Amino acid sequence: MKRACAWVLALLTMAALWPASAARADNPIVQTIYTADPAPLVHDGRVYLYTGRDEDGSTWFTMKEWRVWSSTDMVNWTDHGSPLSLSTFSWAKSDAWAGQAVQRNGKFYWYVPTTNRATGRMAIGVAVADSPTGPFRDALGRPLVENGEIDPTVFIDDDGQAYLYWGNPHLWYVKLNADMTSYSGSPAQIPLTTAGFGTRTGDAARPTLFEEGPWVYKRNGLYYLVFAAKCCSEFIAYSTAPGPTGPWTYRGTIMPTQGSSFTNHPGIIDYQGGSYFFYHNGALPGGGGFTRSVAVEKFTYGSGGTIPTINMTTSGAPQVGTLNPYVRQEAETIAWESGVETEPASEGGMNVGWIENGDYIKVKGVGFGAGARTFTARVASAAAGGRIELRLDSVNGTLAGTCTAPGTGGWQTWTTVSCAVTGATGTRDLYLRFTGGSGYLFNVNWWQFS
Ligand code: FUB
Repeated sequence: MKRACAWVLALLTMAALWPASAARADNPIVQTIYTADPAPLVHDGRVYLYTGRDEDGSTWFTMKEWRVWSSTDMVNWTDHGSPLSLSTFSWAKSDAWAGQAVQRNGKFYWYVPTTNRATGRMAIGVAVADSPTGPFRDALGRPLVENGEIDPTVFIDDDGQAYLYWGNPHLWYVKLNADMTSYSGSPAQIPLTTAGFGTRTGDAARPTLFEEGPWVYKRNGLYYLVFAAKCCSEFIAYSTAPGPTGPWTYRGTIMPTQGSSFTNHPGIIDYQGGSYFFYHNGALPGGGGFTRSVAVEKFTYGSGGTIPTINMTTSGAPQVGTLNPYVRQEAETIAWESGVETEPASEGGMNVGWIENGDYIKVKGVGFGAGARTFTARVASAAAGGRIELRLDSVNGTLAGTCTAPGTGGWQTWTTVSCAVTGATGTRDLYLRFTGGSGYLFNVNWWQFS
């Protein structure tokens, strides 16, 4: 977001007013761009997080692409870029809104709402990939279903039957076939009763709290339908049922109206023995209802499977384990950053770029153990290069080493540099602090200690 003047100004203001808390915060979990509408998926021991992207300076839901992130520890998130965008769907005109990806039979299906150019109505498309990070392709070349309503969520029951739910202002479902790209029967409405979805006052057309953003799952035999409630501002509420289509009973608020965004959007998973609630708010500088950011909190179910009230925090979820610095880590694996952006790298994956003097990346809970001796990084620079300072515990903390990144003749002309490291022992937060002259200094693709 550095390229937006407002963002630069906001950062400068933050640096002056809020440096200590910014350095400690881990929510929102992405700072390089605005993200919205989280949809987490656990696959093969990793959490994949599918989001939308709010454009910088948006004054509407101006959304052109979807993004993927992943983590094994819930605090350091790797940027996988944008493997799905409006251009993936030849029939889509605009509005890359809230979707969800699920896995079945070794394939990944990403259901998204977007505007059909031919009809001008919101429709649900489905993209498919062989990997959770894509690339995704349009599975059908046309919408899967279209009735002008939004926000698909997909749930696969224990008997293998998959259900697609979506809707605003109604709540629809249809049974998906095993191919996940066609359905049986016709879309049906889930009755929006006040017993099922709570009572909204002051809006005769919408007597229940259900607004949008359904998220359906099953846990210990109980079916959950979590949703964005009431408008506007929204809060997050939930209902439960003995079956996938009801009858639903309203169970109350999960996340009250908070956080400078008039929408919110839920996503819930269990991972490594913990339960996690993803949502969005307007907490980044320049953030608001159309410049949102995804965040996460850990929670514990109550007796009978109740979900407690969860408040937004700037600290986020605790780290699961530690990050291993002795295997190659992508530079775009970030707990918190200041000033940098990411882009596709010529060597594959993403790299960190737009680095200027004083920018930094925080990598949380790095397990150095007995101690690291050497730091190696893959760098490129069409300018003069600069230095990577390895700081421990804080951005101005103990200097464990300094690596020089030379000019290489191109922003994607990569070379590997190494430097000596001292004092990096135990489990520490690592700050890669970038220094040098003026302008953009260099890019970083990956790093590793030995
Ligand atoms: O992000 C665009 C729309 O805003 C989503 O589809 C809704 O759920 C709301 O978050």
